[in-house]
Amino acid sequence: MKKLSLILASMLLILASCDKYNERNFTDYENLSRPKNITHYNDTLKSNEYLGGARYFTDIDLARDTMSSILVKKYIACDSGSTANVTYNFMDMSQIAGDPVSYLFETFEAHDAGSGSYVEMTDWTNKDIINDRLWECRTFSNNKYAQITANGNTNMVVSSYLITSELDFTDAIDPELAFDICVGYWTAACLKVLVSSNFDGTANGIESATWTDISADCGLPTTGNPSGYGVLTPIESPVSLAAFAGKKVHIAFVYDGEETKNDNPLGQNDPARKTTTYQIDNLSVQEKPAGTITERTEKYLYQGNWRWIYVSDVR
Ligand SMILES: [Ca+2]
Repeated sequence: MKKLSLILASMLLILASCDKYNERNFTDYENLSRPKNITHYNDTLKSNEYLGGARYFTDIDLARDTMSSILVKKYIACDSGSTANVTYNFMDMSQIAGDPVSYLFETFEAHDAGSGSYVEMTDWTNKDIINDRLWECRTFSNNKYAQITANGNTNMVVSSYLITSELDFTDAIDPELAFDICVGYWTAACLKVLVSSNFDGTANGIESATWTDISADCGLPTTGNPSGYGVLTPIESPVSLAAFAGKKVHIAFVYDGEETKNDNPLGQNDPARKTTTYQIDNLSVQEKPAGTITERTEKYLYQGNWRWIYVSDVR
């Protein structure tokens, strides 16, 4: 019995010495030997977690090519050795066929054009909620378009809405808005592009509707020719309206302008004027034909140094 106790005590002493040896000779021994946060995540990517506005991966845009960047942002506190089973949307591109779905395409060519030819189209709304400055249909170089300006001979404040007919996105996945735009006699940025899913289609309903401002996505002009017109040019890239999929929406082009010319006793243009002329044309809301979207799950491993690697498919 005494002998056994002696053996056990010796073993403990040896173990304790080892620890002391390690602590003396490897300064980070404590940290290396004790992983702090090895976690296993099970997760489904949310629509705003895909990169670059995407909402699914494909055979061309593989999940594993960008997943590391996504997971590094999602899981900031885990240590190397952590794993994640990530479920994401996958679109089978081989299923894509047919023509684009068109929700709206307006060229204004069927409209009367000229000064005082206000845009009047079935189920569209054209209303200045402060004054009476409305969007007109104008023509230049054999092409018609919608135009608005607050330029004039009297002081006034303008907030003029040109609102499309209702667009039914009930079955939509990723409808896209595109249009051509031109500015003239630039004084200030005056245009906003808004979307509502609860506007009732009446002039009186404009102010009680909820509007989402998508102007930043449209890349609207931030400057322009102060003494003449530009050229009608397509916006840089179509704007995804996927956030409104499943809803019925209206799109509004809202001109907020202010003419303060007569405030100046010298008759000169007041620098506070917001009178830029805006022209818009070829207003289109379309959706590319969709493939079948299914869910896929893959396992990823965190290697440290902000790098997750693909391990395997999860069935
Ligand atoms: Ca046109």
